[in-house]
Amino acid sequence: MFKSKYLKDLFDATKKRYSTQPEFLQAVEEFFGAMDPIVNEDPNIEKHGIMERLIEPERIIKFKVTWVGDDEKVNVNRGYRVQYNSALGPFKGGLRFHPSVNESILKFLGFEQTFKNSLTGLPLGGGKGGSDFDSKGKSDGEIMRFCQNYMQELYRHIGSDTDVPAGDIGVGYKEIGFLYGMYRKIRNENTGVLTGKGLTYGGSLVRKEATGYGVLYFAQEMLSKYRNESIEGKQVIISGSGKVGMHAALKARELGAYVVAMSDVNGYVYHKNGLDISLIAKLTEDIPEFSTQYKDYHQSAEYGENPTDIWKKPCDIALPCATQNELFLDSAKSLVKNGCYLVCEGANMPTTLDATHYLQQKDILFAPGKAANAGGVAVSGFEMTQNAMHTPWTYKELDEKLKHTMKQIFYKAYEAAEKYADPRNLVVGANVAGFLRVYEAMVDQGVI
Ligand code: NDP
Ligand code: 2IT
Repeated sequence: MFKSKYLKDLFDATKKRYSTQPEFLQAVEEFFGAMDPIVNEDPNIEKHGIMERLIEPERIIKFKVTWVGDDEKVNVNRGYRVQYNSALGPFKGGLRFHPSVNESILKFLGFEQTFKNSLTGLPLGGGKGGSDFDSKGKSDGEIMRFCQNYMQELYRHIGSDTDVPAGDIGVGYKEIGFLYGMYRKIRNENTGVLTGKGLTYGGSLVRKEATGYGVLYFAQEMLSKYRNESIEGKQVIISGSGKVGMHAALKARELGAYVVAMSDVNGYVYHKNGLDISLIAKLTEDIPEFSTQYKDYHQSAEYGENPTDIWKKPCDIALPCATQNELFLDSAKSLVKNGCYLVCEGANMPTTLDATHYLQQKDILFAPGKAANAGGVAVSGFEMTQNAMHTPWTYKELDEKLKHTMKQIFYKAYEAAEKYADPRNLVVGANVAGFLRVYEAMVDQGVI
């Protein structure tokens, strides 16, 4: 599997040690696959135990969250924060509230975040956290009480120079507000410890749009460099209709592309002439679900109840923006058969490893999430800077910074791909470019 014996032995040992953590192992396997070309030519990587040190989080915090429901019943959830790697700066990464959350998922996310944050060029370490709390069907009061109780433990582990959480699946403005309010009350300080805050209390313009817009800016760079084309007139499929998927759709439309299909957990909607994005934005204002209602407004649209069937539809560009492992080998085969030539990951690890390998074999342009979706955390980094300066930047300034960052990330990945694999292999390129900065910082700071 890996040419390097060091990586092979370490991966085998990791597989044994963490046999119950499939998502974490998948992320490590992708990363090690990309490290193969450099590990053999630099014996210091093994000598310094860099890979062993990288795959172990610096700290995992796990705690109980108790909260009272509207029915006065006491509920218990599990809360986590995985502080992965702080070689480059304070731990930084989102909080995910979803019933599927467990240690494996948060470790894979924190691991990937370390290299993603490195690619942004900002002084940010990697982390991730969350809870198996399910906000679906909960009242605002219940969500508030859950967030407050979650923060009553988390506050002792975070800080604006220690660990700066943000949103992810199930965590948006509302949850960040409740979390921030409780942190401020307990600590009696206003140092902007979370990002993705509301604009009235230290949030940054462009943060809510940043991940989705960034995916489109990255896809534009790919189209321009590899095909000398623009995105105008292209047919785009986007899975998910949450914060990332919806803003990807809005930017795609603004750039003149046709978003022909979108999905949520209940299914997908397809229309070959392009979907009514304004309607979907309106329908998903409160919860990211629209697919079952869309046909009430546009009878000629096609609705399918299996969200993964979205990949069976023809398109030029596919943007998986929902969750991990949502684009399988079969889906990749359908995409290729129907003429898709570019896949750019908005979600974290949405494409399974075999599907990724298949797309690469078929010479499909493929961008891994740790590069393509880094716009969100980049603008989070800008939010931290604005908080520290006590001065907000304008929308235009931030959008320009986001564009510039995505372009730089593309070229870092492209140049590393050219050097260590081939120029189209952005999986190798993004992982290597992200890794090299963390590696140097770790060596410079000694064995700690
Ligand atoms: P949201 O909660 O806003 O939206 C997520 C979307 O995906 C919803 O449509 C949701 O449907 C669907 N979804 C969630 N879990 C599953 C599941 N297990 N199976 C099928 N569908 C699912 O999340 P975001 O848009 O913030 O995040 C989407 C992806 O982007 C995630 O992988 C996240 O890690 C990644 N990401 C997010 C960033 C951000 O800034 N928010 C930054 C970089 C990456 P439903 O709610 O009905 O379950
Ligand atoms: O996966 C991610 O990059 C995020 N959820 C955003 C992290 C952040 O700190 O803004």
